[in-house]
Amino acid sequence: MTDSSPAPEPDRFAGLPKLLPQVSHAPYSPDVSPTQAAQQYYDIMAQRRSVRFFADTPVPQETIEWIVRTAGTAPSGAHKQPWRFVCVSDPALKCEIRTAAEDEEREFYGRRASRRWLEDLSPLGTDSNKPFIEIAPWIIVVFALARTDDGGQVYYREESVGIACGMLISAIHCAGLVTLTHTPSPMKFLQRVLHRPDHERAFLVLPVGYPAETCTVPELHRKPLEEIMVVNRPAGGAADRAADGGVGGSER
Ligand code: IYR
Repeated sequence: MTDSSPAPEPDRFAGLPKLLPQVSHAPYSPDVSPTQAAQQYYDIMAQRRSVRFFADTPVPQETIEWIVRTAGTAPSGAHKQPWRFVCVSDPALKCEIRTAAEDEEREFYGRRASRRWLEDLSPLGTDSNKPFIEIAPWIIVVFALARTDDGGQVYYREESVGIACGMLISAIHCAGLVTLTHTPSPMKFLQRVLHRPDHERAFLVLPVGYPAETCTVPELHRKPLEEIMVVNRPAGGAADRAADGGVGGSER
């Protein structure tokens, strides 16, 4: 009799690190219902705007520390926490960052950006001048770690750092401060100016401070819930069938 069963797999789990000790989860329980709590958070976050006009009013380092701590609570691939938040308040350093960022931005607006891109940006009134880099009391430059500090692998780097940036932005807003996601491109110069090691890649620049008294923002509209949320209606549902020629379209 022939044995057709496959050869046993070598044990791929042999010798792997032990499961972490498990501790009991302390749930966060707001003293209102989840719906009320979710709505209250929405009411706060709906007031957030990207701000380009800052006051030079100082913000204590301690405030920035709490904001960065919050960003550091973000989930990350295999809990590798592949981020560094470089916080700059030194005027000379901010000046150096502004000069280098504006050099890149002049290239962008003057040559690199496609006609379509310029068209899409023009209603927002952005250009290569970035005075906010010097005026805002703090600049947080977020770096993504290509490897952990001890040379280990990281996973889902962009997703992890993107989530942390979202939480950072939320923390800045909840602190009563404003920010703007600034993306000078390419950002390589930030590694040089800020003396960051090779495994750190600049990801996002966020000036943080109070809005200028005369601050304005463009009148923008956010997509309504119906446009951003789908519940239990995968593609190919009734609405799509109607658009395709009605129910049972292929037989008619
Ligand atoms: N990085 C440039 C251009 C820019 C690109 C996008 I997409 C924006 O939403 C805004 C600006 C700048 O910061 O001006």
